[in-house]
Amino acid sequence: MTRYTASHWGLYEVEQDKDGPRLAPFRDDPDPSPIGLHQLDPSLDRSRVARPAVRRSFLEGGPGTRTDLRGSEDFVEVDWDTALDLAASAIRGVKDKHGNASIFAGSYGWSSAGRFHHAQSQIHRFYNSIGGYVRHMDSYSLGAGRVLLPHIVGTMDFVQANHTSWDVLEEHCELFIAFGGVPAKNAQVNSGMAARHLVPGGLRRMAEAGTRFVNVGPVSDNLDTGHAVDWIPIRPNTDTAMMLAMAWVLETEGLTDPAFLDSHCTGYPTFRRYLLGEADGQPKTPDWAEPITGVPADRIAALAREAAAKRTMINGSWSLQRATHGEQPFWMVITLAAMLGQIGTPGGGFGLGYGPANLMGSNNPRLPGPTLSQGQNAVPDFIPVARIADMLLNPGAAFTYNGMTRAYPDIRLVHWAGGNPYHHHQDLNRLREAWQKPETIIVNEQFWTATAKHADIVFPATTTMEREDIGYAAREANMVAMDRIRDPFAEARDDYDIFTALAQRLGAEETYTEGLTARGWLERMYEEFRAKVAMQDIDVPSFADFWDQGLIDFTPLARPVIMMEDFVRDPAAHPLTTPSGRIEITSAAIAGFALADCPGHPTWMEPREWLGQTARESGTMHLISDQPMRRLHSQLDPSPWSRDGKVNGREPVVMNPADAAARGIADGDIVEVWNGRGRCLAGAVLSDAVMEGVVRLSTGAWYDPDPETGRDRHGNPNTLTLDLPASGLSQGCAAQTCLVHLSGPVNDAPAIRAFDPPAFFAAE
Ligand SMILES: Nc1nc2c(c(=O)[nH]1)N[C@H]1C(S)=C(S)[C@@H](COP(=O)(O)OP(=O)(O)OC[C@H]3O[C@@H](n4cnc5c(=O)[nH]c(N)nc54)[C@H](O)[C@@H]3O)O[C@H]1N2
Ligand SMILES: Nc1nc2c(c(=O)[nH]1)N[C@H]1C(S)=C(S)[C@@H](COP(=O)(O)OP(=O)(O)OC[C@H]3O[C@@H](n4cnc5c(=O)[nH]c(N)nc54)[C@H](O)[C@@H]3O)O[C@H]1N2
Ligand SMILES: [Mo]
Repeated sequence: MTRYTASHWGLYEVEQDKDGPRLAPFRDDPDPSPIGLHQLDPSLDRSRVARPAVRRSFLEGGPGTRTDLRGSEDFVEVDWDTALDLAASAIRGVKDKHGNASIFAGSYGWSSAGRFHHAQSQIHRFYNSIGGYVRHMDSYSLGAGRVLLPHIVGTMDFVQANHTSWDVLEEHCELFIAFGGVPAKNAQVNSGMAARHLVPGGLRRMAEAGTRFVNVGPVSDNLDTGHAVDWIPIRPNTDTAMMLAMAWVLETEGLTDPAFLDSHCTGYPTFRRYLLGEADGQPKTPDWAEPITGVPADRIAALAREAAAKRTMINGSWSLQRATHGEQPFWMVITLAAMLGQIGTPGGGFGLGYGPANLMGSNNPRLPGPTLSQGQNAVPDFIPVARIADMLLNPGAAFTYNGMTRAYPDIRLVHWAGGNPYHHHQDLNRLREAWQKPETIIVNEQFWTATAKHADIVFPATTTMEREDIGYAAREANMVAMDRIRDPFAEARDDYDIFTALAQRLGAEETYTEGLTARGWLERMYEEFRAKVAMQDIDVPSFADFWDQGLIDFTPLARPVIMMEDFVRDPAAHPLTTPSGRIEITSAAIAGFALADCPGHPTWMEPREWLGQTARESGTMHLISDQPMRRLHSQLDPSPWSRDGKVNGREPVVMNPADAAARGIADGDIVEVWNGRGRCLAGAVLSDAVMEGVVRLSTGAWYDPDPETGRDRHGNPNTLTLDLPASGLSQGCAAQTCLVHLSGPVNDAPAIRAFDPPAFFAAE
């Protein structure tokens, strides 16, 4: 009987050899990812949290003691009961004195795969069982997109799961225009599990069938079809201007589909006045866009004409909206596709986006997977997820969100499980300052991440390898019974057990556990799923049989997908969920919010930091902090696979040879990347795949601030990024809007300490 386990990067078969268990790629996966194969590597143990640990002055003085020492002080290892009692008493103290609205357990992050031991679900369920917590809205992934899209076409989840499938694209798509590529490196991943990796094969078959690919973006190595791809380098954050100029060509040369704009869209005439310059005196011509984008006017015009002449798919990567005014490029992708009138046709329309995960383009069924109920949250307060530092620094201050004005809560206690804010948040020096405000910070972690090192109480959590679970994600080919592969490391416990022990102390054990063991929950969640799919006439085995056989294969249920096909065929019978039921090229709702940084239709506005400013002359470069090739965010950075990608032990910073030469930097040098917000070291890699004026430093190198200088020794780009919202509409993360300087080589670079545990104080 084959045993299986799964992660966000793959489904694995567990092999037993003389040294113990080993992970092998799933036999039916055509393009397995190497990332997760190293999860059992013994070298990871060095960075694991072995025992509960408490920051020394917190242990001595209680909540609120010397919070300025978070991140630099030593810890004391304690037994489980001591740590649990301390945490329960801190939670009870805040509840009684300030109420649950002073507890932040939004706890954003990817956690691990598995439907039950999903740390986010567990922590939310726990806090709901004791009266609620301040939550977060949206994600770092799609802050601007998630708020914008329901106004324009429908929810992001609807769009994401309805992407036209690769089989249809292969047959019908003639021209594929990608803003920001279709990075196969990103499609290694799917939130929940990637059973069979579909993106590399999908792209390859399209190219073989004759689809022409055009990649618009600051880098060229993010669209691999195995065949030639036309690359149009563009200044970061200026895609909206290029798309507007393409739209101007379509409109002024009679290449739009007026019938579609009339029957399926609202607000085109208002947008058209802006496009033609009737509203603001500036026609959005290719000549106007050239000095903004750096793309020659004739190339913009030619691409617009080609798009009108062919069956064209326009794709936007999620990175486009992780920027100031990040709503605009997404809105423009949809507007351009609407003007071409190809939405709902096989092979034409838009994608948002192909590439960021394995899900988009899959033709496997979209089933309601097994879910753990999180209960009811009695606290109404929330923050847009990327406003964490603002919230901690400005209790009571007002913020806008999707047309509302709300106030930041006054947070006394923060509890994180399954996320790494010292990975994901922008401007880490600002976060460190904000992080001193709460009285108590509790973190459940598997590893001594920077977030764990900045906590007061750290609970060691098990990994996926150390527990049973059910693996599934929408539009994946398989559901999998995940086996327990090894014993828990040292004293690590499941998050479920940690929260059960806290719930016991706070009188909520029955509400939290409902009297079930972890295995009992798996069975209940699975049988609920089985009953739900039975209503769609889909038959799956009983829990016992599923657990025995290990896998369910959904590929016999695969069907070609054409996005918004029903709506396009009959908009009256299948309206969209937007206010008008149509595609909103101008949104009355958004216009009504009267926001200067997000008007009622797609609009070009200068980014806060970009190469069109002073830039090139003063040697400033635009920093792209994209998703890393060799890991998921910060996860498994200490693994051999991730460390093999480092340069002199530092995260690679990739730059054009001309920019390197101008600064006297050679391949392999350790360099310093800096701006007014922070500085970090990184290892130089020279490549023509990055346009001049741009550097790429992928996310996820474990934050490693030098205690003397505050400089990060390892190469975490969030030491440099801007902690400002995309706009007052979404308050989304704007990590891709960031200018930096680069200098080097640095000859006396200190050793990195990121993967070491903190210092421990021994009481005797
Ligand atoms: N500059 C810049 N910053 C970015 C981005 C960018 O493009 N540029 N991208 C953003 C995006 S899109 C995202 S989604 C975020 C990602 O940010 P995160 O999701 O916070 O990053 P991860 O490294 O995945 O953090 C997950 C953490 O959970 C821990 N963990 C895993 N499983 C478990 C478990 O079972 N129990 C417990 N207790 N802990 C567990 C892991 O050890 C890890 O530390 O980063 C954002 N940050
Ligand atoms: N291996 C791996 N895969 C991942 C993740 C990971 O950590 N590791 N994270 C997952 C998560 S949580 C998410 S949200 C998705 C994110 O998916 P995306 O947001 O699509 O990913 P990025 O890698 O940030 O950016 C994609 C490409 O956009 C380009 N780009 C950046 N700025 C601009 C711009 O202004 N204009 C244009 N035209 N292009 C630009 C970058 O060069 C990059 O190659 O990826 C997922 N996949
Ligand atoms: Mo993300």
